[in-house]
Amino acid sequence: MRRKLVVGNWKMHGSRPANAELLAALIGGRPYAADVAVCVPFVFLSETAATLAGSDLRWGAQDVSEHEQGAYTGEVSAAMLAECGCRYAIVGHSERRAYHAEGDQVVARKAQAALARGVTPVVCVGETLEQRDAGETEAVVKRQLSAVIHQLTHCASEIVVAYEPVWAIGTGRTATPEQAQAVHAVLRAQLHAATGRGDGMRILYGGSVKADNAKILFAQPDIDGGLIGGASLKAADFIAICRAAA
Ligand code: G2H
Repeated sequence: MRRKLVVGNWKMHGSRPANAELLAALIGGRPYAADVAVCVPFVFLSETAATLAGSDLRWGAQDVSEHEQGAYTGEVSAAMLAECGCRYAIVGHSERRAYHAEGDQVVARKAQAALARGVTPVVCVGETLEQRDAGETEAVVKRQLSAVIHQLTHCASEIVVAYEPVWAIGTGRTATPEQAQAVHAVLRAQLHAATGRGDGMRILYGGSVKADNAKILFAQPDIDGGLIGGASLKAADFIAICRAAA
């Protein structure tokens, strides 16, 4: 039985007062039946860690450098994330792939760098609308996941996967539960073939998850929770989504 996981992806939102209010509400909303985490901008990691320490809530980053250390201006290493107590680092989000030209191999190296420091990568995969319309969804997500799996032969079973169809991100347009489930089943089979432990690995759905569609999405047999963007910024909405993951 896989325990569900709900991860808030704040993206480039937040401020010290707003974060304090949001995190206090999340703490006040416990207990949750699912594991709950927030992935916050780098500059807020230390404060988030201090606020959530001692609770069962987890935190993480939205990206990580593929490099161990060195002259990489603006980058943040996995060791630094580990030092801030990060449980997770999102890698390969479609916004990183699209706006920062991150390809499958870079994403794979980032996942590897995170794992090497004990930070669980949340590996995002997903097709564009053009790819879906061309019937390429399965091939695209399998290619994206395959790159990561092959980089991580020894500890591939320690990753979390997030299926985020690009056409559903921040658009208000959500994949139907059936569409999402079909892709999750493909990804699980791929994980199982590669690691032998696919049944125990968590695959999250992301893309315009809201309080009113979370329950039906999370009820699908291969959907183990969600990666939540916009709706993770409002305490009442995010708490409702966390409660929908039972
Ligand atoms: C997809 C998701 C979180 P939103 O990017 O990663 O964002 O829920 O706003 O579509």
